[in-house]
Parts: sequence; structure tokens; C-alpha cells
Amino acid sequence: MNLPVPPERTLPDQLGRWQAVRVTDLPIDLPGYEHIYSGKVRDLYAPVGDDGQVVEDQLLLVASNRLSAYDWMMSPEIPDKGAVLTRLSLWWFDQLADLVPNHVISTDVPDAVAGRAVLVRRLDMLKVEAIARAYLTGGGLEEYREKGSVSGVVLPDGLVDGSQLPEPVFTPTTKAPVGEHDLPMSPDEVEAELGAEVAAEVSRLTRAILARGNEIAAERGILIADTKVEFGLSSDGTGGLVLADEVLTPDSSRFWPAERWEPGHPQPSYDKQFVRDWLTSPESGWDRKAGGPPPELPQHVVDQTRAKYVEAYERLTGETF
Ligand code: Q0N
Repeated sequence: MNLPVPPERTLPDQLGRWQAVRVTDLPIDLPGYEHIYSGKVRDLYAPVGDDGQVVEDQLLLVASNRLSAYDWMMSPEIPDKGAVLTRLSLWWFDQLADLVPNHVISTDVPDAVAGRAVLVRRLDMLKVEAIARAYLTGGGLEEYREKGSVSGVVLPDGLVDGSQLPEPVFTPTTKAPVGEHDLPMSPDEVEAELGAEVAAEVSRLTRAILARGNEIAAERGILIADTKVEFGLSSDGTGGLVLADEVLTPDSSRFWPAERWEPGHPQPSYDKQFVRDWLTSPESGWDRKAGGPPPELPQHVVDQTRAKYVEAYERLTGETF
């Protein structure tokens, strides 16, 4: 779990290759905090108290401006992405507060990360990626084509890429370390890991979060095809499930523009489509199959991508970023 601050000022990408990214993307030095972990997109710090001791029951969760596509970290970063996604998560936590408690303590954070960090309760994280799907695509679609079911849930015949499911289905996976891909978990494996009671509650809550998300997003022109949430158990003695990490953001979910939804083929991605389209266009000159890193994103792609994140935030919340 304690990934060292990587050598040569680089960050790991999802396949474990190392791709140079700009120095400004890296976990920064925060006085009064100890850097403990960096994922692809977020950095975790532990607060250090006046006595010089690590504060055991809190963490600072910092959202970077890093963006990955086709399993590579893009350069340059997307300005304001971390702040947009932090504000979106905070807004969703409020929308979901009657369903599940969350880990947020405060948004009073160091100036260096103002707007893109939250102080959170340190939880005992479950070793399960809690995923729910409301529309069929990706790994769920592959499983349906092979077996007619997804994570043990039998589905109607005739569904295609992008079809809406009768109701959200829980499709948990393992939590692989950075550099490895998550693998599907069967209901038995989830029960063995969490116990039957917690497993049932995680399934129910994950599906309820996606259902609520779609109720709200549908009115605002966005479909949420699927989402990944992370839960922890509160260490305050009550031991209840607490929603952690980020929630219902374009990084943790597939957002689709509702007006372009057309089952039968892959749907355009709300946020990353400009990046994907440019990377696969002749203009980029990138040969994805050759295995080398993608080129630097041009300014117009960076600008359009930033605008999509802001648009998603503004459409969903009805607030100006
Ligand atoms: C947390 N990671 C590290 C395991 C490590 N509220 C929290 N309390 C405790 N831990 C975390 C949170 C939050 N949010 C720890 N991420 C979040 C990343 N994981 C990656 C998978 O393996």
C-alpha cells in the first residue's frame, strides 16, 4: 500500500510502465503532512500533529490534475480537473447523505491544495472494488455475451452494447495494485472476504448509489452507465460502512451524454472523448499498438477536455464552477 514516491519524478501508469509526467503533476511537499500513497490520479497524506506524531485517524485526500487514457498518463495535465472532481464528489456526498455516511471531515486544507483536497476519516478499507452497472458495456457486456448473465445475475435476451439494464447489477472486482488490472469477484468470493452481512450491505448500497445518481443525472442530460465506489469500516467502534474516496465522478464512473445514447455500439465518453479521438487520429501520429508512449496533448484538446469536466459539474449541480 505504501508506494514509495517514485524515482526520477515519474508516476506509475495502470500497466506498471513508467511514463514521464510533468513535475507539477507530482505529489507535492506539504508541510505538516506526510505523503503515504499515490494512485494514478489521487495522492494521500497523513496529517502530522503538533507533537510531530502522525494523526492516526485522519487522511488528506488530494485530487491531482492527472488524466489517463488508453492506460497511459497524459501530459500535460488538465487544469482544474482535481478541483472540479473534488467539488463534484462533495456535492454527491450531500445528495447521498440519507443513504450512506461518508468519510469527509473538512475542506479546510493547505493553500497549496485548496479546492482539490479534503480531510477525511481514516477507515479500514474493504478489499473489494464495489461496482454497479446500470447500462451494459465493457467487461459486463463481454460476460453477458458469453454467459447471458453478469456477476451471476441472469439478464434478458437481446441486450446490446449500451442497453439499459432492468435495474443496477452489483459486479464487484478485486483491488489490484497500481500496475495491475482488477479481476471480477464471484458472490462467494465477496462473502468470503467481507462476511455475508457486510457483503449484502455493500451490494445494496452500491446499487442504491448508482440508482440515485441516475435519477438525478437523467434530468440533467447525463447517463451514468456504471460506477465504482469504495467503502471502509469506521474505526470509531460502531464499525458501520462508510462511503470513502470519490463518488460518481467521470473518473470513477462512465458518464454518457444522454442525447447521444444509442444502444448497439460503444457510446462516446462524456469527458475523455476529445483525448481518445485525437490520440487515435492521424493528427497525433501515435501508433497505439507499437507500445510507445503517446505524444503531448495539444492545447485545444486540453482546453476541450477541461471544458467537458466543468460542463459535467455545472450540468449536474446546477452551479457555476
Ligand atoms: C484510502 N487508499 C489507498 C489499497 C490502497 N478514508 C480512507 N481511509 C483509509 N484509506 C483510504 C481512505 C480514502 N479515501 C486508502 N485509498 C483510499 C489506495 N488503495 C488502493 C488499493 O489498495
